[in-house]
Amino acid sequence: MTMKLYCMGESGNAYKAALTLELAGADWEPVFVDFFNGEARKPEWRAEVNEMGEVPALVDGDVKLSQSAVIQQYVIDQTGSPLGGKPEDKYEVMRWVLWDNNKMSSHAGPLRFQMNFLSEKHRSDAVIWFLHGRTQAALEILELRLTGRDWIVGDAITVADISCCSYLYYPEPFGFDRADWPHIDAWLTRISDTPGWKHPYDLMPGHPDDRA
Ligand SMILES: N[C@@H](CCC(=O)N[C@@H](CS)C(=O)NCC(=O)O)C(=O)O
Repeated sequence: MTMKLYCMGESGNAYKAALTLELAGADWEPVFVDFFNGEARKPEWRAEVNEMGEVPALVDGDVKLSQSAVIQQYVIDQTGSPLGGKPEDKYEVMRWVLWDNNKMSSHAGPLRFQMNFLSEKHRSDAVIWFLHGRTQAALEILELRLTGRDWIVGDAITVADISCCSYLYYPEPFGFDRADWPHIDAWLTRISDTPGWKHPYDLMPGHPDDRA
């Protein structure tokens, strides 16, 4: 049965799930969520898809999941993909996925949202300042981790890489310039050179220009 990923192109969190599905060779299809018109806030959507009101969500028959890290693990378990890393690296992969969810995406995502997608009247310089500082601190940790290594864990791409890179291919400005981070830059090229890789706007429906 074809797995359905509820997602939209602008979502780095959804990209983690979508790229994992794609690179794992899963049978899946995207289902567009009209997030910016409030679809994920509607009671019907929450009841049918995800009570947390968040994107991404995966529906596979009777199985309904959210949280990108859980979806990634589910995809690995269903497909046997090596994206989970070697068995001895399991906890290290989990450690970096959780770090991304808590320290990297959780700041880079809202920062990009504030700077690009939120209406000007709702933007806050103080919030942007705070999120920018937290994002830069996370980027420093990532740059250090990637110094002298090709992948975040082990010797091949894993869901740790997919999670941590999820906001870093987007063109909208949020204080990240690849040229400032040579090890992150080389790693992003390594990931995008992986057979089957696609840019978030090519993998999932929905693009900021469609809403202009
Ligand atoms: N930890 C979650 C974060 C998901 C998330 O925050 N998604 C955003 C879209 S990129 C969202 O749905 N935000 C709605 C909200 O926070 O109410 C995951 O990794 O799936």
